[in-house]
Amino acid sequence: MKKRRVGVLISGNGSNLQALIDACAAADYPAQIVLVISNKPDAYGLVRAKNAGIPAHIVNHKDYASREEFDIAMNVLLNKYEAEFVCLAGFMRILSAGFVDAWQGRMLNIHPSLLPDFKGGHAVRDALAAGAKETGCSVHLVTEEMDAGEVIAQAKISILTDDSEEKLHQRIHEQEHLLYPQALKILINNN
Ligand code: DQB
Ligand code: GRF
Repeated sequence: MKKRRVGVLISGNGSNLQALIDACAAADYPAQIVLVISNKPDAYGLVRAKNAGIPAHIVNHKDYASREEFDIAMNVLLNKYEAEFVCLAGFMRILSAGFVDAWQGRMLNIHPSLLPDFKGGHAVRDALAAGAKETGCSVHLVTEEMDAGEVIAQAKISILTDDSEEKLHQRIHEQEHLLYPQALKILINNN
């Protein structure tokens, strides 16, 4: 089996990046991470990448005059490393139409709700506030419209009566770490 080449974009802790790194360590997993890009210079995920021997690059959005130029800088790196797929893993910048088009059908994001419920940046808080009985996480294809692309895989999590946002997000994270490697494998097997 020839491993497919994946670039991962992060902004922070990178626990989902770690889950993908760990999955890729298995000889029979169909992907390898060829680079990690962070828009935040202090993202802990950069340390995770270096510890795994993966090239780690900072592309700081503050260094670019426009969203398009920032996105092009990331694309130059992804092309340099010959990435075939892109995984967003806690990446917090909205991507321009040009970038999304370039990776159409080959770019995934993980979101902490059962999409299409609770799109946006406060999905865990919003599910609690709505009094939902269950929530979860979704891996979806990235389209220009935020959190609206085709869902590839989901996992459900019960909301407990005494849940806090922090406790619920922690349980969601545990499921995310199982789900994201499965979803990437599904995408690769379909491509
Ligand atoms: C994200 C969810 C929310 C945000 C970012 C990413 C957000 O609202 N950030 C604050 C604004 C920062 C900024 O100015 O950029 N989840 N791009 C496209 N479509 C997506 C998903 C994520 C990131 C970029 C998408 C994305 O579905 N076009 C990940
Ligand atoms: C995850 O909850 C993911 O669903 C959301 O951002 C968080 C990233 O966490 N998009 P981490 O950086 O992977 O630990």
